[in-house]
Amino acid sequence: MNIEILNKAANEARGLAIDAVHACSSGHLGLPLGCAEIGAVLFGETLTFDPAAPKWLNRDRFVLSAGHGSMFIYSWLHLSGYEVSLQDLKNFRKLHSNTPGHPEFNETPGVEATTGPLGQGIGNAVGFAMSGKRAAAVYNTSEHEIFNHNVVALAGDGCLQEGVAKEAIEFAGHNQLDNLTLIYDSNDVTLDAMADMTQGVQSEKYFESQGWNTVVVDGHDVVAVSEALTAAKSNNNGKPSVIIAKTLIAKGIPEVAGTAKGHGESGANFADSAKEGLGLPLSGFYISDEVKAFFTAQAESKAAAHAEWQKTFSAWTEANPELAEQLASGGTNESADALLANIPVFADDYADATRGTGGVVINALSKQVPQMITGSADLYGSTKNYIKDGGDFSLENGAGRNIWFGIREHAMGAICNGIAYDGLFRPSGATFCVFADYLRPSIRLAALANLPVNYIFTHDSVGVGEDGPTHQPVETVSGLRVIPGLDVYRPGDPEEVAAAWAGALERNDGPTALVLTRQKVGNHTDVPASTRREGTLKGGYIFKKETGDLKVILMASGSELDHIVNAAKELGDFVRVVSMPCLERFDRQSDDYKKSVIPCGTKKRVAIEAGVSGLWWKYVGSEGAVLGIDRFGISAPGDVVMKELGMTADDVVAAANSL
Ligand SMILES: Cc1ncc(C[n+]2csc(CCOP(=O)(O)OP(=O)(O)O)c2C)c(N)n1
Repeated sequence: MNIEILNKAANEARGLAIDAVHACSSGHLGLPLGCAEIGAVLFGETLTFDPAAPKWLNRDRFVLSAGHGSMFIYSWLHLSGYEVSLQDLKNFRKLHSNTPGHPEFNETPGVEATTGPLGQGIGNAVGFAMSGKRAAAVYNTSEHEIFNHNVVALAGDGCLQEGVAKEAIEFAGHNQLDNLTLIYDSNDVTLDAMADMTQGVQSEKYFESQGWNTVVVDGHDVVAVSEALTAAKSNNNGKPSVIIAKTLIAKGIPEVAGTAKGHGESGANFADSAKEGLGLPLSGFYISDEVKAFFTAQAESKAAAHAEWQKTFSAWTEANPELAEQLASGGTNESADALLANIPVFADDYADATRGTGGVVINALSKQVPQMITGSADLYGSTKNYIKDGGDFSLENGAGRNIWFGIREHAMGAICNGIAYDGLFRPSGATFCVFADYLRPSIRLAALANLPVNYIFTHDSVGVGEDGPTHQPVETVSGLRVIPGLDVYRPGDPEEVAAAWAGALERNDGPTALVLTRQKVGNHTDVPASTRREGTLKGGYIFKKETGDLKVILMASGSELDHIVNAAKELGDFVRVVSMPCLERFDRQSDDYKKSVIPCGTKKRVAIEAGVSGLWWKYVGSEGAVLGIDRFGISAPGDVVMKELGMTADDVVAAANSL
């Protein structure tokens, strides 16, 4: 271990952060300065990676959960030889740079996850760790070990104060993810104040009680940090590890170090004196030849380690061609049509709630797509997404396909994101629709980072019934629909459920929510299954065409499809029935297609959905009518509530006649 050069690199990384923050007059200096020695040990010694191959399968995954300290990761990626240039550091936080304010997945080579909303990264790291465990269990053979990497996250007080982190920490301990190390940048400072203003946790005891290995180190002592990291990486005692690193925030800028002022950009006002104090030239963005040479040599040895692994990988590929194909696909190479080809059409007498149908479909699809894994927040019995022959994920059964998240919806969302960032498996998570809000911040990040995560949200609408308004989502589905990049399906018939799942799995560049009912819905066998499937994949379609001159269009999603079908029968041959299971997918169709389904000339349009009405107006227009529920629900049997709130075929008939 070259202590001198690591300390020198740490100081130069400090200089890079000071210069970058100074150049754009914004950003956070506290963490990059306070964790400089930790960065030197991670990137200069401990982490396994190859800067020339940022997606190397067996690299260690590093997640900067405290994303506000983004200059930390950019500096270290630059120093270690990733495609992050000195000019990129100079462009920190500028338009179209690959060094955005907070780390963004897909923007910067070496950035594994989009972070910034505190706590999420800890959940992501737990997802990466699960993915790593599962990859080892599924793909390693007795002859060839191709996965044995570790996951390291760096988080501060802010991340750890967040509830999502607590859920994820508990989950990681319980699931014995000993390939996970969390470095806690314990600097006793948050944004507004010293940390003791808002926290008094005894961290060691806390982590111990959650089944973690704990160690406290001086975060500025490269030897101590290195020893702790090496011990954590090599441990396989069924416990994740936390390294509580005591650090001085903004170390290197005496005017603000150790105080809340050190957290943000204000230290940059003292850029020159700080650099002088650190023994750095004032010219800016300085890296010494010795540090450059150290990292160049290191990149070579890391590349050699990668090349060595590649030999094992090639031998493994040759010996296991099917597994190799599966691994390469990450479960993302099937079209919806190919997926649907293996799901038999539902029998004429089939009748179930769409949640039950969802269970049938996930079991059929999981046979075709071995990378599919699914979890539930203690509601498998209700959400019905258990993969029957998939086994349960655990330390002993890393290949298990069912994840018991416990009542931890938010961590479920963040962990699914971590699994999806890793790209080896296709995760989904389930809970009641009304609790989607509990994981909404993670859904938003999945959409922002284009992650193919699927959500199974059952018990949609006031149709839930007796559990009452606390459990009856009215605004939830529309609330999900307004998240850019999230597809929300509310299928109304078994074939629509099958197609919705196929559409979700086909999608590789964003998340999908499947919103499913508790109550039975019709199986509309008089409409060809192919129409229902293909139509669902278009998001909205003509479910039943008028047989006379078109005068009225009825539209609905989910369980209200039955109502417009019945209403159309009563109204007459001039009525068109349009099913709209996925508004986002419909919106992406061509204008010609959309007009063919909802012709501009037909102004008499009625939409019905058991939820808030707002989003439907763009489909019905100002001369139409929307039957929605713009209030909270009622505790009573589902059909009674539906009737009471105007969600029946008769209400549709009345609305159509009133136009
Ligand atoms: C969910 C969330 N809430 C609030 C913020 C705003 N914020 C950014 S950093 C920070 C303080 C974090 O404190 P700490 O983790 O101790 O970071 P340090 O001061 O050590 O850099 C806050 C409140 C955020 N990014 N995410």
